[in-house]
Amino acid sequence: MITLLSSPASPFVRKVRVVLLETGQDDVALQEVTTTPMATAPEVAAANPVGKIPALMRDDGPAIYDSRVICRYLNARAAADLYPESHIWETLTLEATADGIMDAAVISVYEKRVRPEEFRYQPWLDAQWAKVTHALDALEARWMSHLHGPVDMGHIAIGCALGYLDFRHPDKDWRTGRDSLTAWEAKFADRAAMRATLPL
Ligand SMILES: N[C@@H](CCC(=O)N[C@@H](CS)C(=O)NCC(=O)O)C(=O)O
Repeated sequence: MITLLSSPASPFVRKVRVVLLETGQDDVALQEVTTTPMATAPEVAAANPVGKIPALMRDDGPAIYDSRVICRYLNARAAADLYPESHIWETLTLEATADGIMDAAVISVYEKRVRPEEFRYQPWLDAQWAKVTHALDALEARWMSHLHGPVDMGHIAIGCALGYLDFRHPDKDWRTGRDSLTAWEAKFADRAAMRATLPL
């Protein structure tokens, strides 16, 4: 039995759930947890010493994390082709770009929800958002031809990162001035696996 520690709001968990659906693996159980940097759920701490989700618990080996490791593991388990050798470094760099967007966007939510108000620092939040905008600009300027190729792990990660911006930062209007990325996202978001994993 394989169990994924998950939350319906997490973009990192969504990457894993999309991989499960895209590769037809329906034998992985989802266990929902509530965890924050200040209150780590015990089952998360037991599976991942740095206390983050997703973590994947397996009967035949230790739990694995983080989302990049889990997605690659599940791709191998299904003998799927989400990491094509012909452009493996581009695929992994695109996934890293998406994860960087998610990291900055998730941290910004924690800053507002988890940190006490007297410790919040707007310039730091602005600096996190600058990371997001630089990454989005790079996607628009340099990554569109890759994004228009066959679906790989980089595409899935970018789709989840953009979905998270819509979910948690709708006021930021990431689409303005990024027409190519906007059109790509609209099409990608219509995939069955993306529609089935909309953040809640
Ligand atoms: N690099 C990790 C990041 C995972 C992550 O930040 N997950 C968030 C939920 S979206 C979390 O568990 N946060 C709790 C914490 O930071 O302690 C991955 O790719 O899985």
